[in-house]
Amino acid sequence: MSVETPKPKDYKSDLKPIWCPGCGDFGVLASLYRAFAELELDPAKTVIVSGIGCSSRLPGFVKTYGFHTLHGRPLPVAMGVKLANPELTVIAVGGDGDGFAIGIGHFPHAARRNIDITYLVMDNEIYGLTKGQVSPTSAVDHKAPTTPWGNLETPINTLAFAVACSASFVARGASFNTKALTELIVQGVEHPGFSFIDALSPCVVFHNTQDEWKNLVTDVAPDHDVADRTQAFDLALRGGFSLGVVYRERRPTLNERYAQLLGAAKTSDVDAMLDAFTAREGVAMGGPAAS
Ligand SMILES: Cc1ncc(C[n+]2csc(CCOP(=O)(O)OP(=O)(O)O)c2C)c(N)n1
Ligand code: SF4
Repeated sequence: MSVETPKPKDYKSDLKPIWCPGCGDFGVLASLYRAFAELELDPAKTVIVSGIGCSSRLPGFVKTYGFHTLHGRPLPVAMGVKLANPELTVIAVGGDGDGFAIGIGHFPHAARRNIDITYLVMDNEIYGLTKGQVSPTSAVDHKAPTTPWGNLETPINTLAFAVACSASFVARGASFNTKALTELIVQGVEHPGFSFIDALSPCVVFHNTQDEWKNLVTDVAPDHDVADRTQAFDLALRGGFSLGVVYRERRPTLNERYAQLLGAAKTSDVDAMLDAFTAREGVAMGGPAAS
């Protein structure tokens, strides 16, 4: 990359996306290039980690480090990368199936730990790569190869789930509104802590919601208080497709807490602590006293 101010095209890799023409993921990728340029990210210090799915191919199309992991596993890998090297900007990406079916167990822990990574989900409300089966975000009654009579299961409200799990930045964007999505990605990356962005990203082949969603989206109301968790829940539970930041909270990241702990440990007297412990418990070092 040149030393001049980077341009979105500077982040394009030599690999051309193989997504179907019109796939929403193109809009998400374009927004990501623009956000990276706006943030002037150094590709050598940026890592994109994905799971498995059409959307999870994304790291290959960006000229940064990339890690195409296992289905549902971008979050633990991204957390590990960030903890091992806090200097890196780490972005996890994937689909709604990857993140909220097989991978959902990782979300609450990533959120409550508040590790400084950004998680961008390309939400098309189906499994695209495996040809359109329902996912945990598919609407009730949605007809798909696995649900020919309609989906019987209630979808996960991803925004409410994220707020409930203590994610410190929660937002929704859309692939067909790249200007706003770019800004959300910039804000998510700049936010110190776990940022979750649910990006509506229609699959034009197996569940083409492009026109429907374009008509449904609205902006988060200007008087919405992003620091108020109850308001964030209200907004998320109201459903619909409000685009913008739903919740934002500054609290220490796990890296910051570790740094604090290490600082305290440096001046702590471990021998004195052990003496105090053994005196209190009345046990000899090396194991409990035999009864
Ligand atoms: C352990 C495992 N189970 C199932 C699969 C099959 N599989 C691959 S991608 C995928 C779902 C993809 O859907 P999503 O994450 O929403 O991404 P999209 O393709 O829609 O972008 C599934 C079930 C797999 N690769 N690995
Ligand atoms: S199958 Fe759907 S999600 Fe996958 S590349 Fe094609 S349009 Fe995109």
